[in-house]
Amino acid sequence: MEAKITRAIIEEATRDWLNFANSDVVIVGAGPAGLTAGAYLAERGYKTVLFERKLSFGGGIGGGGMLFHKIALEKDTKEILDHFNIKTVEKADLLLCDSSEFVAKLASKCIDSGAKIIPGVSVDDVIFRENPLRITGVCIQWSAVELSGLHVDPIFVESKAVVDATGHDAEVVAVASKKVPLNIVVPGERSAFCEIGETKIVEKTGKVVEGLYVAGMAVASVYNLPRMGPIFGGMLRSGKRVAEIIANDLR
Ligand code: 48F
Repeated sequence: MEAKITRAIIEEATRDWLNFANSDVVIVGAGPAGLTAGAYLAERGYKTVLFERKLSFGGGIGGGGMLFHKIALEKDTKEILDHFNIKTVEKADLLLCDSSEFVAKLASKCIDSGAKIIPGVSVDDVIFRENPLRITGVCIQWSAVELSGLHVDPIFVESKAVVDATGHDAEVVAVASKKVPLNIVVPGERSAFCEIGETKIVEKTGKVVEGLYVAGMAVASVYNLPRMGPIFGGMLRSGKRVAEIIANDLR
C-alpha cells in the first residue's frame, strides 16, 4: 500500500511537471494579482502555471487590514468580483469582503479555469535570449531548498510569457534588471497614497521587456508608485489587464 501511494503521487505530479515544463504563461506569485491573471488567462485556454513560494496562496490577502479579516475594494471592481462570485457589502462608498472568501474564490476560479498553482516553489531567476532580447522562462527551486541555504541548482520552465506578480519586491523584474541587459533599475515603491496608487498601477501594468510582464504591487516597485494597503481593487484590475495584454500579444 505504501509504495502504491508513493508511486501514485510521483506519477501524477510528474505528469503535471512534464506538461508545464513548456507553458504559455508562468505567473510568479499567487497573490490577488497573480490569481486574477491566472483565472483570466486559463479561461482563454492558455496553459498557465503559477509558482508560489509559500504553501498557502493569497499573498497579502489573508491578513486583511492589520489582521482585521476584511479587505476593501472600489465599486468599479464589481464586475470582476461578480465574475469570481465574491460577495461584498457596501460601506462608505467602498465594497467590503471577508479576506478568506476573497482568497478562496480567486484561487478556486483560477484552478477551475485550468491553471495549475504549484505551492512551495520559488522563482529565483529568469531565462533569456538575445537578438532580439527576450525572457523565455524562469529558473525554479523548492522553497525549502532556498530556506535551507543548500547549494542546489534550479531547474527551468520555458514559457511565452512570464508575469512578475510577486508583490512589493518585484522579485523577478529585480533579478532580471541585474542579470539581463535590460537597462532598467527597480527603484521600489513610494509611501501610501491610495487615490492615485491604484489607478497608476493599473495604467503601468504590462510588458517590461519581450516575454516579461508585471502586475499587482510589483508594478509599484518597478515604476516607483505609491502603495495602498488593504484596498485591493487595483490588484484585481491589474491581474485582469495583464491577462488581456498577454492574450493580445500571444494571439
Ligand atoms: O504580495 P502579494 O499579495 O502581491 P499582489 O498580488 O498583491 C498585493 C496585496 O496583497 C497588498 C497590497 C494591495 O494594496 O498592497 O500587499 O501584488 O502576493 C505575492 C505572492 O508572491 C509570492 C509571495 O509568497 C506571495 O504569495 N512570491 C514572492 N516572490 C516569489 C513568490 C518568488 N520569487 N517565487 C515564488 N513566489
